[in-house]
Amino acid sequence: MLTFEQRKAMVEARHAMLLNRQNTPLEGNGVYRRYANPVVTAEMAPLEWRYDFNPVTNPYFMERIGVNATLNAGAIKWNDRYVVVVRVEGSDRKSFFAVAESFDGVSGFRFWPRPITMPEDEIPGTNIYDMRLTRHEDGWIYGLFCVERHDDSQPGDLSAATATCGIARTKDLVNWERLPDLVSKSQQRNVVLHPEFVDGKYALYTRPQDGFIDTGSGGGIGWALVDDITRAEVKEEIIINKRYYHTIKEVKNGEGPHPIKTPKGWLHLAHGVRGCASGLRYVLYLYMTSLEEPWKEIATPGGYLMAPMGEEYIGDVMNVLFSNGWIVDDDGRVLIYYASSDTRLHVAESTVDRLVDYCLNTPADGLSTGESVKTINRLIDANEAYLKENK
Ligand code: BGC
Ligand code: BMA
Repeated sequence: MLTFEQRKAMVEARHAMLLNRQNTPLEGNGVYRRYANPVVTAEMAPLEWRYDFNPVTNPYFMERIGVNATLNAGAIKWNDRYVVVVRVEGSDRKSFFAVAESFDGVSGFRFWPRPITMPEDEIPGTNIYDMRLTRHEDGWIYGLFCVERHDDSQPGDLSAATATCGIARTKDLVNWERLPDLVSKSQQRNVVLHPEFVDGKYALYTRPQDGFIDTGSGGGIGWALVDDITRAEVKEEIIINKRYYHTIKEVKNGEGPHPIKTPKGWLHLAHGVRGCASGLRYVLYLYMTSLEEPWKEIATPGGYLMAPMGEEYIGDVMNVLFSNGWIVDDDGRVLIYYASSDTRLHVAESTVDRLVDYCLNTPADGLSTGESVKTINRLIDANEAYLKENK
């Protein structure tokens, strides 16, 4: 067996190798490209968070605190760095937020020295996860996230839980001011703050649900205006992006990060969920809404933008891609941070122009096989006509 010094040297070398690994793009379908390696994995968590470095108290240099996964990260450009606020999940199943940053956005992510200490709301949460970051025009950076607590109205059921939207704001991503949790008639997960005021109010993308898992009969991505973010309450809510039978979002859907403002409309990234024999399948999709009326859809490309591939299928919660963070560069490059199977964080790269072109020119879902075949035939007809003319 290795000595303390030997193990320490081995663990440190492997950690440094992972942190310094360069990433290379993989050309895909032309809409976006994946990168060869995940950008943040559990093994990249700082060793000081996991190991006791004192040979007296840890003579075998064993890991004391396990990190299970690094997933669903909020993202923001911060002092010219690409910054992700990662959902880090310990081996005890509790997740917390931690900031990691990179120079190029695709490799070399390093965690800041400590995880975020998030102040509690009046009723402390049991678990928090999936932060959406919004640099709002009011000058604050907001983090909206899911707060989970046991549902004490069902004392006999240890799995009974409630999902609520937690709200916090910061100027430096280190010190957070916690505001009261969102008040809403229903449970809420996947709540996102729109970056601009709308009619002088804060605007939220919501996801009302009947129960902790079930979105119930209604559901879909909602929209609500809030007068005061320091006492946020959903009074009226409309559904702006619905679910349909036999689509990628039959069971549920939810807004990803806040939408990107483009000359042609707000560009939205969301996740859609359907059920199958192996459980729930989570994929990512795009849609666009009007610049003037962000609650009105103007483009709904059919099908998914991204679905799990290869090793992305494998992990704690199989068959899941989830994204709650993306970053746009001044030149229009878009980095989509997405997690696979609730286990690791990846990046995919595209541009605003490409994603908008995708939204405006991908046929909408016709909601039946007959319509899908017609759509394909229209493309074949157009190609035949084009090739005939351009022989
Ligand atoms: C998990 C989430 C999950 C949710 C609904 C929570 O307990 O932490 O990752 O999305 O349950 O399944
Ligand atoms: C959810 C999300 C995510 C998670 C997904 C799959 O409902 O809120 O946290 O990635 O389930 O487990």
